[in-house]
Amino acid sequence: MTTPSSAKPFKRILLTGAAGGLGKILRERIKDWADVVRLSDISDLGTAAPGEEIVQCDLSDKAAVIAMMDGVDVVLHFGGISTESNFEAIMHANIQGTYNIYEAVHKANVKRVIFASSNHTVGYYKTTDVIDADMPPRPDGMYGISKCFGESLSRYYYDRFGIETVCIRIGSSFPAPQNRRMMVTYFSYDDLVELLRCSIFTPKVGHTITFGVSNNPASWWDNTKAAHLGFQAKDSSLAFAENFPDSGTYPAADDITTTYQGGAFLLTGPQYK
Ligand code: NAI
Ligand code: 15L
Repeated sequence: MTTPSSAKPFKRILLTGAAGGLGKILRERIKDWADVVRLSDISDLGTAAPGEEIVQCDLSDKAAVIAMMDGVDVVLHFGGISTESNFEAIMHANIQGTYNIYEAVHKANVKRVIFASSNHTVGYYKTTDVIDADMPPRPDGMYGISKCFGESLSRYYYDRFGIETVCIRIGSSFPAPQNRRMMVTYFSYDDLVELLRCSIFTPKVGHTITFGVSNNPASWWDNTKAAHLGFQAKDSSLAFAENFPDSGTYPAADDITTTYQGGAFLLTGPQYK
């Protein structure tokens, strides 16, 4: 008697940050990719549905992260602090937490990670610049610096151990743009899911950095260096244009939140007297 083979491409995907804004969306949208989706967060995740496993843990707890990696094929690492905060909190969740993920990935022989990086790795470029993934990072605060750490860490684990990572520098992934800046940075949920699909199913990705952004009328980010992923954004912030009519005042010379790509994050980093 032969054992029936799995109908789904992976046996088990681990999604960290599963209780967060994007995690809740992904929980519903990635079910078809694996027999089991293991959901993890420091916060409560409710009851596991069929095809789900739940691991509630702090990413900074190395033993717990190593244990939860058992049997995992692919990691979608979305957990951590998602805005500017004090350095100790960011160090704990994003730096120690991401280090623990990669140590666990290495021990468990996981082949690929998708890392939720951020546009705040490059927030100090100007809104008049167009940049690609080869240009040096210019983070706009401790949060952006922690995402640069994740990008460098993943590069190291690829060069040293061959563990592949796609770092997605997510723009603004919300149901709709919330301000004029997000007309440029908007990344629809459908486009996010499609980029994740490309990132996990493209046969070879090596270490790729890509900007997660929809096909908006204006763009600061050139994604040609990630063309091998085959991602084509379908959505556009144009659908919300009436909410933020272009007044011709963007960027405004006297407002650093419109001068730099990081927007309001420019005002939220460490405050020095
Ligand atoms: P979120 O803040 O809603 O979700 C993050 C989740 O991580 C939360 O559920 C939180 O409980 C969990 N978490 C925080 N510290 C943790 C720890 N020490 N251990 C375990 N879990 C912990 O953020 P969102 O919007 O869902 O973003 C998900 C990821 O995508 C984040 O890594 C964020 O930096 C990144 N990202 C999101 C963007 C967006 O537009 N939504 C833009 C750029 C990056
Ligand atoms: C991010 O990195 C944050 O996680 C998200 O909450 C938004 O602030 C986004 O960047 C943005 O730049 O709009």
